[in-house]
Amino acid sequence: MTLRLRQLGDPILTQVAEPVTEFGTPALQNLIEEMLATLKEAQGVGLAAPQVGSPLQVIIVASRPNPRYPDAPQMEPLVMLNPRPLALSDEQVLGWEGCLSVPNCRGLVARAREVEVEYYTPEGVRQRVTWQDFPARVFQHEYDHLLGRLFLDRQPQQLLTEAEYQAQIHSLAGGTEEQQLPP
Ligand code: K3U
Ligand code: ZN
Repeated sequence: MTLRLRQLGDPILTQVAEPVTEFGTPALQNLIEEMLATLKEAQGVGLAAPQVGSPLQVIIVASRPNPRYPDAPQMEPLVMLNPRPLALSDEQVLGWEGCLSVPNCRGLVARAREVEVEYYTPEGVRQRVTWQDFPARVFQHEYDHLLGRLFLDRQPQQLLTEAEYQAQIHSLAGGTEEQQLPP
């Protein structure tokens, strides 16, 4: 079953999410399966539980190559519980983001180029991963949802409608590469 995507203005998108305390429960497994189905149907590259109405610290990162990020890695969707950034690079890059909770809008947002993250699997096993570029951006975007923040709160340097983004995609700032910011 897919879940209704909460959109800009829904109070759950401004609330800080709660840690998962019981791993491997049927309710948690059901939430994860429904989030995976919702992400697949929406053809997104990430999803956070508050976007489907759950207050829990659950995110999915599912990078794949796309017109704007042709070199992005192709990943199986990675389900991350109670994720926590351990380190963010000082180096920041500008990149274009969309959000399933902010339809028809794209923003040029500065994010750390690299992140090191600790998280738990659905079975409660602690893991670490380090990402650069697109998956690092998707992670930071999804983690922001757990803090009750949207990319609009990150002072985008430019905002476009989806139609303008598609019309301008080949001439936008940074070309197909992310644009590095001065330190
Ligand atoms: O922007 C989107 C996209 C889809 C496929 C390839 C490239 C971009 C769709 S919006 C999206 O996937 C968000 C998901 C959200 F809103 F639920 F968190 C994730 C995201 C997209 C682009 C940059 C950062 C995060
Ligand atoms: Zn989003």
